[in-house]
Amino acid sequence: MIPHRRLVLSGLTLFTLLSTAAVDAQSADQGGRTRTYYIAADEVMWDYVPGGRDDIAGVPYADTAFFANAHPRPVSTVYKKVLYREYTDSTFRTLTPRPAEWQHLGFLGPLIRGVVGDTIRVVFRNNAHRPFSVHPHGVFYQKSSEGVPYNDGTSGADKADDGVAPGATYVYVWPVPERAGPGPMDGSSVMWMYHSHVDEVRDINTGLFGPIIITARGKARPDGSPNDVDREIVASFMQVEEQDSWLAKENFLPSPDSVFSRGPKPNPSLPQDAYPWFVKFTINGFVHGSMPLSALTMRKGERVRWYLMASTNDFDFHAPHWHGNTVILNGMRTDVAQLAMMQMAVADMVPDDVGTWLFHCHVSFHNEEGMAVRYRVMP
Ligand SMILES: [Cu+2]
Repeated sequence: MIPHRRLVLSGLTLFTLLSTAAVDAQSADQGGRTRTYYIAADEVMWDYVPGGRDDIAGVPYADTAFFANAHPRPVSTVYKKVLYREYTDSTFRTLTPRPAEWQHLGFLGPLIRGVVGDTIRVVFRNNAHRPFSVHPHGVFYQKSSEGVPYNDGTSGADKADDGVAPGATYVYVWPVPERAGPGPMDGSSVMWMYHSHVDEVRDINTGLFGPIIITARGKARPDGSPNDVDREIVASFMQVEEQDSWLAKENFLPSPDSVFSRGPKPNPSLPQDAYPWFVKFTINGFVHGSMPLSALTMRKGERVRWYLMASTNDFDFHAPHWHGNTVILNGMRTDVAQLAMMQMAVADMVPDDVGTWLFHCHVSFHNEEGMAVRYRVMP
């Protein structure tokens, strides 16, 4: 068994090297650089309310049930998840420290950056217990770097990316052509996302989701960030359906299948109206203001770019709303954005109103269930 498995892995490695060489040549043609990220799928515990406080209300956290007749029960805020985490190199021994300005990413995967003309390489190690992948939006991929299994007429090496086995490593290669960068109505950078797509709904609800930012050619600093922006913030509005996580049973949920339409019905002894307690209405994995205020602090007059995205579940419609300040979104002034499932949006703010402000979903029951954080504007 083991020698056979090694043979398969070495075949994949050879294929990956060849494929990478081909795309690197393409990258050189476009004049960009290759940016390599070492990202693992790791099983970790995540606390939706670190610190145990509802910092919107300013009181100790206590669960509230949405449906009036919900059976009252204590609600855990800690769940085992599989998250994308960045490492310093291919040994996957040392986590790359997340800088202070990106602490707000919470349970999202590491930020992947590129500039038009670059090539992004993701060296993906699956440290979890079932196959996962990395599927990107927006950037260019050949069939060997799509990260999705379906009946697409491919075979052999073109299937190796579809799901990476536990313990295995695979290299995804994504060139960044013009059509992955800003369009005529965009600013200097655009947002995309990446996620596991072996089983899209269950993989994402398990936690495998992260941001990609692509900057226009000629408008980037050496690190890839847009040179006309002082502060970048990613906010992912996600209705995490923990009952659809692959780890639902390990998290003591009644059924790994949806209480709605998919699969067998949950434990009949569980009242249907207990629904909210295993659905987390989060921004980047934080609920009820549990994102540290220090993670979303900016200065008056800074050019702040907000990258917004939503998750994949049936009701993942969101209406991000900023108190205190306004943004430019799609060329228009507003203080409420709109996100459908997996939609991405970029909003630019130059805050002029000093203070601590609410940033929340304006779908009222999402807000009540904790889809809210605070941001702070310093003088
Ligand atoms: Cu919402």
